[in-house]
Amino acid sequence: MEGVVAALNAALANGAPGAMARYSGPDGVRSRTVGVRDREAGAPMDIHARFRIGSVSKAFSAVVLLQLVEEGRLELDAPVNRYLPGLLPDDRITVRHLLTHRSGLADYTDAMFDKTVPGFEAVRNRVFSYRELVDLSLAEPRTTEPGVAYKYSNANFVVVGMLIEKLTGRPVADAYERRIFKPLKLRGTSYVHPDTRIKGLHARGYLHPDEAGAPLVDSTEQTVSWAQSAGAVISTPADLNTFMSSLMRGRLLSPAMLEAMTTVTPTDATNTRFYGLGLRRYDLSCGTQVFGHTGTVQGFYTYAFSTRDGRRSLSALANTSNHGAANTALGGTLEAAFCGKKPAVAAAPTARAASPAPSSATDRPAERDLPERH
Ligand code: REY
Repeated sequence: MEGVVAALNAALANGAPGAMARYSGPDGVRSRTVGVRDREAGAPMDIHARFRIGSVSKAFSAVVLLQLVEEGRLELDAPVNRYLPGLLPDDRITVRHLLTHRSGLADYTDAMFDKTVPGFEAVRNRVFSYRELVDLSLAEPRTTEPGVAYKYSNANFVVVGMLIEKLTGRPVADAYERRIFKPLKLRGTSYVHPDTRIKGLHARGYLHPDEAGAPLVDSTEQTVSWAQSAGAVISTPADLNTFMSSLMRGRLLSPAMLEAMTTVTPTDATNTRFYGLGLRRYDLSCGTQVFGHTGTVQGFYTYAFSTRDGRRSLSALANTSNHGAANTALGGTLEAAFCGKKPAVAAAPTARAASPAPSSATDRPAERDLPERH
């Protein structure tokens, strides 16, 4: 875990108040925490703390929708408009296009959060309907013809949420609860939209303003209504490990659906980053492939990944965001945990943690997580 701790310390040196990782493998569980979960109280990061997992929620939404496919309630290659008549302006957009980010529906969050702190404060307490979010997307030009290119967009998983609610006749919260949280006993996991609080022991989230050196904004409390089924789940490191490894072990989906979920196409030209159905695949330097998702919500960066056999899983959190260097550093926990790599530059000692980050090899512009923000 030496490499993992180095990566967590690098996240701290790059502006995160706290960070943590939990690795679960055949030899048991190892957890590490650094820094604080609450700056004001000075409370140390806690491996049991809950936090906002952002787009890792997309894997939960995809599982629910794929279960509905298994149950014969919808077809992956059917037009979305078959189930939500007239919702989208193009009958060629299919359910699979949503799950693979190939619909061409614009990501309304780009404009919403163009100015990070004002954008956030404008929606922190807002409650959107799914329809309002889809309308925000449709007010922008579509980015691609249906099916032709991967273009990550929260709008896709907003429509996934609408499909879930339409087909089950219930809020998405019920589907998550009944189909995933309960069966896997994920007691630290919840979907409380539009409640703004994180219940129980939790990490506070600290958003970096766009202006360098400006004080961090405590972004813990918010509705996350701008994301909902695209990003509003709350969880813990242990629950994320359980979720990803159970998913890979076939506890949530049939072999055919899991095969569909893990069938990927590249998201960039590096040939190491791929996307399936609500699921990423990263090919690590040691040849190991891991499946999972990344998440960015104001104040929280998350990684949750597992090997395809579900035997090894890692989740990592830093309680900050809008600060790519911290996210990149946190991503170093993957190489460390699954490949035994140490980050190229050792972590700054605690005494230096508040000073500007050294430009390090982990801070390279080639890092693929940054352009996608997740
Ligand atoms: C939204 C902006 C990021 C985050 C997003 N997250 O789409 C979804 C995901 C749920 O994929 C914010 N960045 C930040 C900005 C940039 O405001 N101007 O870093 O907290 O996880």
